[in-house]
Amino acid sequence: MSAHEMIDTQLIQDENSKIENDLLTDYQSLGERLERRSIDIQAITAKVAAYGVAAPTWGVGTGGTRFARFPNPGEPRNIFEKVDDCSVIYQLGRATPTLSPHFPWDRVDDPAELKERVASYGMGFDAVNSNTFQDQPGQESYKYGSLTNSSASVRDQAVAHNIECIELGKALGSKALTVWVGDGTNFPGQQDFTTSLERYLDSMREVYAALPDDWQVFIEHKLYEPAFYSTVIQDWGTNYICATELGEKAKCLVDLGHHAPTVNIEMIVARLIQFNKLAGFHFNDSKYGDDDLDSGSIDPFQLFLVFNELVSAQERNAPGFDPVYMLDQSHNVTDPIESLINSAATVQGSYARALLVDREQLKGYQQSNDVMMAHKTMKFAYETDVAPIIAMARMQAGGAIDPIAVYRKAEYREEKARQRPTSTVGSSGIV
Ligand code: RM4
Ligand code: MN
Ligand code: MN
Repeated sequence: MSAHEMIDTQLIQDENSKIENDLLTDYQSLGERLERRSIDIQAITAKVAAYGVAAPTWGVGTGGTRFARFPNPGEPRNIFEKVDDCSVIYQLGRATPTLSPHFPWDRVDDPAELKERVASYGMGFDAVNSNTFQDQPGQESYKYGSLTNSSASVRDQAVAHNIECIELGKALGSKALTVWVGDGTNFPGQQDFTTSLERYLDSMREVYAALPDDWQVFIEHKLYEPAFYSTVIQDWGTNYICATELGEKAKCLVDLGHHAPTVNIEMIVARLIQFNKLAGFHFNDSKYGDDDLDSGSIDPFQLFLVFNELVSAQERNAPGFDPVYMLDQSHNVTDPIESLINSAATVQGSYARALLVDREQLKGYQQSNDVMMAHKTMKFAYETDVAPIIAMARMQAGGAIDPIAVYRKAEYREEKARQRPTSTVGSSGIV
């Protein structure tokens, strides 16, 4: 086994060979079904193979709630171990070629060494994330906010941290900074809404000014939590206003879990695309709030509808359309490696289904107000079992047909449990 492959490639091949014929049969039969609708399964497979979603470095540690955290054995203890785990997700699943790091959780003395390690796995970096929702030793406190704090020196500290993240990101080969702030209030009257947003914009103008020419800044809105009465960047409207105020390099990032339960997220996505302000996504799923559950585990239809907007934008060459795709999940009761492999495949599957929508036909039904047939056009795509396409793309890229089965068989977790004695240190648990 080479140092650049955490899982024995022979094991992957051996396991694949046991089920390859089944996959070929399923793929062929799906291909025939799609052919009847003039859809070329190989073209869809090629698009799926070219699609990647970034893994969150903070997602490979076990998550927790504000009540407790139940750590898994063999948890990664530093960014290099997180990268090792992410490489397994990529090696078996072939859907996550990039990583999205979080600072200061992933801060390293030598970013070049980290970049090299990630490159040795054939991976790279996506957007870097700043963290001003937590205090670091020796810093002024963010208890009452960061970029919007009433104290100018706290705001300066938060700005400086974001600029440091850009510097780290530059060294890692990233091209974007994602800023999420939990700033807000728990009590009516605690802060003035207008003043807080003014402070936010002033702080963000400084961060924006530090962006290299080919960089972007992604603003992430979130309805509530940790603030329970008001949040400064609470929804896509405020996000859009801020991104517009800041300039072209600022765009709006949609975290699927950051909306009220009944909100029509795919419409938000459509609006942001229409006005060239969609940065990209943090994929996850939720039932109540920012639950950070596995993508597509609660509302897979919603995920499909989001991808329907994305594919529509792609196919009509919407101006400036170039979103980034990242997972942002917290795994409290599953093995994070399994959850991330499965979630990335689910995201790919939603993309594949959206590619099956016959857009010409749909347009015709919309024009003639044939509501039932328009709906059925969507449902045909959504209800098609695209699993053989995803598995084929994975196998052709050297991954496992059944990645979770191979992961278990490789006993990676057991091996790491021996190599990485349980530690209570590590900050990823709070997510
Ligand atoms: C927030 C938000 C951010 C993520 C943190 C850990 O709720 O989703 O994207 O960086 O959690
Ligand atoms: Mn997020
Ligand atoms: Mn979140």
